[in-house]
Amino acid sequence: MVEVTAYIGMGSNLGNPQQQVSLAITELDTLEGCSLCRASSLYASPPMGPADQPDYVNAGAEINSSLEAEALLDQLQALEARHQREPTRRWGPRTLDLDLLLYGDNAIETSRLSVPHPGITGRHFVLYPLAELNSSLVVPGAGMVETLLANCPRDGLVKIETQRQSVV
Ligand code: A4P
Ligand code: MG
Repeated sequence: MVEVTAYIGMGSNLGNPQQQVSLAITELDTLEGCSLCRASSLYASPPMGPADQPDYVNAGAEINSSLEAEALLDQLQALEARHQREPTRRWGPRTLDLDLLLYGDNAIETSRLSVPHPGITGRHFVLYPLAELNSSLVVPGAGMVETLLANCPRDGLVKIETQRQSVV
């Protein structure tokens, strides 16, 4: 079975966000057809979008997966649901948000999925964790993560916890 290396962006700002994200990192390793390679540190930042919501905790993870991209999205959405994620407004608060940032070097555009995730390039809370995982990564159509990072101010992004997840 062919395995693809994929990168997942995680975010939470409800229900003990630090715990939600830490737990989600370990749960990625239990998803069908997925194994966790490594996880970034945890970062805190003020909300992008509506300001009337708590600060976010974000992290990134590298996984190997034998699933097709949409099947992987299904698994990620099922995990969000297990974290009692409830529907909210666009960019509204949530217990757990899992974005499929990169799926190998594929560019995918379907009704359910845009990969690379369109938010990668300008979001410090996505790029800093991603660079920690692999700074020489290339975002198809946008360039190297290292270069994108150089053009992305750190603003209010703060590292709050260094992960000890080792490379498998
Ligand atoms: N979808 C399409 N492509 C993807 C992909 N690559 N990965 C579709 C995951 N989902 C993808 O998702 C809406 C739909 O996008 C899904 O059903 C899936 O089919 P959603 O998570 O409900 O997104 P949303 O909130 O409506 O909008 P958006 O732009 O996806 O928001 P994000 O990126 O999820 O951001 N501030 C800070 N500091 N940190 C954060 O993490 N997050 C958000 C939400 C707002 N502000 C934030 C943060
Ligand atoms: Mg999302």
